[in-house]
Amino acid sequence: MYSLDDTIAAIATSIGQSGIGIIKLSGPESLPIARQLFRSAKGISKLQPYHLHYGHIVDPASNIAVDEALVVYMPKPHSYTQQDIIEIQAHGGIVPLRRILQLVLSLGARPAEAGEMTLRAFLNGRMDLAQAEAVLDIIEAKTDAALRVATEQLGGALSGQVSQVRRALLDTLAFLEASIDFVEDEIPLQDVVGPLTDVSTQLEKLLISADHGQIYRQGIKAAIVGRPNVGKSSLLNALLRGERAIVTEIPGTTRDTLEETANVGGIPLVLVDTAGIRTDTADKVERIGVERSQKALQQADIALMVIDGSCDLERSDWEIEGLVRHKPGLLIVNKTDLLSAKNLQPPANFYPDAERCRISALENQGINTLEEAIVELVLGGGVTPADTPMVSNPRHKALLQRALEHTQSAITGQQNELTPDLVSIDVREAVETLGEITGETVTEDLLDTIFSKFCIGK
Ligand SMILES: Nc1nc2c(ncn2[C@@H]2O[C@H](COP(=O)(O)OP(=O)(O)OP(=O)(O)O)[C@@H](O)[C@H]2O)c(=O)[nH]1
Ligand SMILES: [Mg+2]
Repeated sequence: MYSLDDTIAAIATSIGQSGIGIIKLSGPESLPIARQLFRSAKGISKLQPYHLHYGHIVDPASNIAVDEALVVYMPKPHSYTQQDIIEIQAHGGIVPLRRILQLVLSLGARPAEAGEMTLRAFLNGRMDLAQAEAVLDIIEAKTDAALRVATEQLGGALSGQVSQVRRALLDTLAFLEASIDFVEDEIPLQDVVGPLTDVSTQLEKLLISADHGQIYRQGIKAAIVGRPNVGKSSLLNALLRGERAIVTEIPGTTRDTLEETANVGGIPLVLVDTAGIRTDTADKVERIGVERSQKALQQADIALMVIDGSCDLERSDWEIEGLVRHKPGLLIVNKTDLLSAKNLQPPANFYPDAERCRISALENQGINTLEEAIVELVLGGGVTPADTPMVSNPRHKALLQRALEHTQSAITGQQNELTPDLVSIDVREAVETLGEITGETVTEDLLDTIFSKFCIGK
């Protein structure tokens, strides 16, 4: 069992040099510890709740000031963890923050585990599990769209829907269990298939949103491939709107894969620039680079195959085409600014399933259209139902899928006139599975797995 009775403390801001850094305490000893360390500039002896107090953190053993600080006291239950919280805002240097934390620990607090503040918020009922997970998603959001999905989830949009569906299932379960114990005319008859079908529709809607939600949260990996000198690194730079990769007129400039995340229509697009692939190279370094390119291609979700529009297709282009042929992706004809490029139309059997885009990475032409094509390829033109919160967490998706299977199995069972005790098994499974999303039914192991992904101090 988790202990909630002791006082935990951690540096809540990232370690490095910054204007301020925050040390956070949560638990019953927070206030007594702060009292021993804080000396108010105004000589105020009591830390008033929700007031910012200015003064110094003082080592009680030597009475020497360690740093100037602002201190705020947030008494339970109106705090993040629903426990007494003290936040010390000191200067954001590694030494002052470590020193203050040391003092706090020497006065009886214990170092917080990763995610332990949020775990306490969950265990004390301030938020459910899906909301707690949203906190991590907010911290890790890579684009505005991902942030929006996470903020909605923190606000309880997903939890609300899941709880509603779960209540409907509980209602049906209560009826089924009653019909096991009583003969038919003793309890009012209730429709089972109708409500279960509604539940199944709701779950399906949530699952449709999950594919998109996951893309916004985790992003998509795209390998930029092509023979040397076609403009792969130039394309990477154009999509990042910056000079990230080295570009030269020398074929074989990029020797190792390079990974950067671009924001393409709200989707975090992890771009992997690769060494130009030519199989006949004798250069040892380049050969290793080529092997890495092939590996990057295998690991990518989509391929962005670049060809040089200013000359004819070469043997290497066809060789690379053989590698990408069965991968979803786009065929990008680059260097369309050059006069000779105007007419290059790769034959229809060259990367046949890929949409074609004509661009000039050098002059930034066609980049917006290319981005639209990427979004279209990745989201498949599908639309998430507007009234449905987006499911972005693979854990939630798997649980929704399982709940749906049990619900559908219960419907079939009922239609085939199975006895209520048999039908109720599936309904109960569905109820418990949904409870794992919001945390009503959850094991300690699972909580450990989820919260260990958090940073210390959150
Ligand atoms: N005219 C023109 N030149 C371009 C364009 N894109 C890239 N180039 C030029 O083509 C040369 C090669 O560009 P890179 O982006 O380094 O090509 P790469 O495919 O990354 O090459 P490797 O890393 O060697 O495989 C450079 O001189 C670029 O300036 C374009 O759209 N138009
Ligand atoms: Mg390059």
